[in-house]
Amino acid sequence: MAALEDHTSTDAYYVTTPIYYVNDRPHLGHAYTTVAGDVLTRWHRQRGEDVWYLTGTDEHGQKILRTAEANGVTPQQWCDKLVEEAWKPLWEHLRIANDDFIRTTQARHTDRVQEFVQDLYDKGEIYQGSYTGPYCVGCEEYKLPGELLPGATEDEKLCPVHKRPVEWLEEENYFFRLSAYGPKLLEFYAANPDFIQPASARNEVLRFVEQDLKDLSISRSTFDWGVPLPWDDKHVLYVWVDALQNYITAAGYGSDPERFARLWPASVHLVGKDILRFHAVIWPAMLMAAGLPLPRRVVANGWLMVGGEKMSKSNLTGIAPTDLTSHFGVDAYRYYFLRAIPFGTDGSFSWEDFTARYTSELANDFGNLASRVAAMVGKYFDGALPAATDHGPAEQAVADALVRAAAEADRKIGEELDFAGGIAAVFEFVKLVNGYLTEQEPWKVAKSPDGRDRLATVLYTAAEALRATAVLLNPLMPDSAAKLWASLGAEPALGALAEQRIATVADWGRLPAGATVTKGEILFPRLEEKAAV
Ligand code: ME8
Repeated sequence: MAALEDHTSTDAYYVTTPIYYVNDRPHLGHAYTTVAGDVLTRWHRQRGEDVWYLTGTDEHGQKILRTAEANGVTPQQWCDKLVEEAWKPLWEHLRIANDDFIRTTQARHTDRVQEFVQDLYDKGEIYQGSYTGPYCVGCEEYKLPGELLPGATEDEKLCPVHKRPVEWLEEENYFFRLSAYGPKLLEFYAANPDFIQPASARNEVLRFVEQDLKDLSISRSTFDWGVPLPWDDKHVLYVWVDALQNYITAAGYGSDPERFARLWPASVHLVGKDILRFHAVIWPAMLMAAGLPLPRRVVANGWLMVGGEKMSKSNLTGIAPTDLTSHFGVDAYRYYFLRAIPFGTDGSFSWEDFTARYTSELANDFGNLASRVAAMVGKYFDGALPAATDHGPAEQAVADALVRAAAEADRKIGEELDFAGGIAAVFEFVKLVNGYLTEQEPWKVAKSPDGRDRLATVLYTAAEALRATAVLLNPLMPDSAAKLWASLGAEPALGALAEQRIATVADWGRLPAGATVTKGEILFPRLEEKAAV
């Protein structure tokens, strides 16, 4: 087992999503986190880094067991069906380019989990005790009496997330000495101020850990759908303790030391704010107990809300992503949620807002620019991109704006996970290029007999700006970027879109004169037309 001191990995950019419960089908909320991780990892791939993107499914615990029972199948059958019929197809549909998909019922996971907890047991980090207190099966979480809401009767208490009665547990089980880790965790947070983001999430965790941490019940004995404790098979491991380990079992912990050294510690754990404590308190403490390095960052996203509440499967407010992609398309879907909601804050989905952004930002600002430029190169130069023989201050202003937009997008998307800010930087550039065309009026220049050089320069400038835009939008909207790349005829000279690097995207003049520009498909068709099809 790799210890802290013999751990040398700093290389791979390893990003994880939460592993989702497969008690039901995915909704917009799950897709939100997974698309964010996909854009982040595609961005880093486009920087030329060694990247690994992990997602998967959380298949143990009472929630899954009860769902399977209610449907008259075994929990394994239920999970197999949902994973194959709902979860994996959705990620494919949304163009999620994950490198691995871990399922917690796989032996590659359960075997390593048993070794991990046996190790903690042997080190005296786990002891036998009894738990009495509330539990929410919806959250799969032990609750603190103080955080519950009043129910219909004196005795009934509700989960603050699900607004449904919690259950009262009285069980013999095993405990992890979480209480011993409070001071070490606080020390770690102080030494690593960027560990938890955004700042509001960090503050919440600090406040929580500054109070005395309680030991954590890590086993259940009243049902058997889970990983059996190796030293006492009357117990199964508490689902969260099993689930958190997916990040290391999938990375080769205990099975592939070389891969584990390359991937671990993870660069970013993406999580919803509801599961922050598990990732920023319990998981680091478990890793400390095992002598493993801690992940570099835990970044919490806000909730997609419906009617003022968290969108959720349990509350039957989940909207299927395909309900939106069938109308707006996959790329617009990927764009909308990251552009409209600042990452880290809550936001609501609105059909009207999506329609408005689709029309003004995607169809008018971006899609129209691409089709107008291709049409003019076709009309005035037979589709052969002319050279910019008259590059002057107006053109240099476009080139300079590109340098700024690329740097800002790289910092915001690649480093700060400020997707909305990074996308806005690229779209500001698109607007600027539109403004440049409006000012230069190439359609008028085309009519003047001595305007040939100017016309060539204006169209080259716009096409070159689009070349860079395709690269910068590729992580976010891979299908549209690929169409644009093809329409610019960029591949023969510059190679595949995926091979273009962020570091050189703003080097002006990469697209060679003579490239074959074709009109191609409309990137974002009008929604009325789409609906009529
Ligand atoms: O918690 N808005 O799984 P889960 C935004 N299995 N994001 C949302 C959301 C919403 N309305 N609803 C869900 C679990 N999410 C555990 C995780 S990890 C070791 C185990 C996203 O199926 C968000 O990322 O309940 C949240 O953290 C995740 O889905 C929880 O999915």
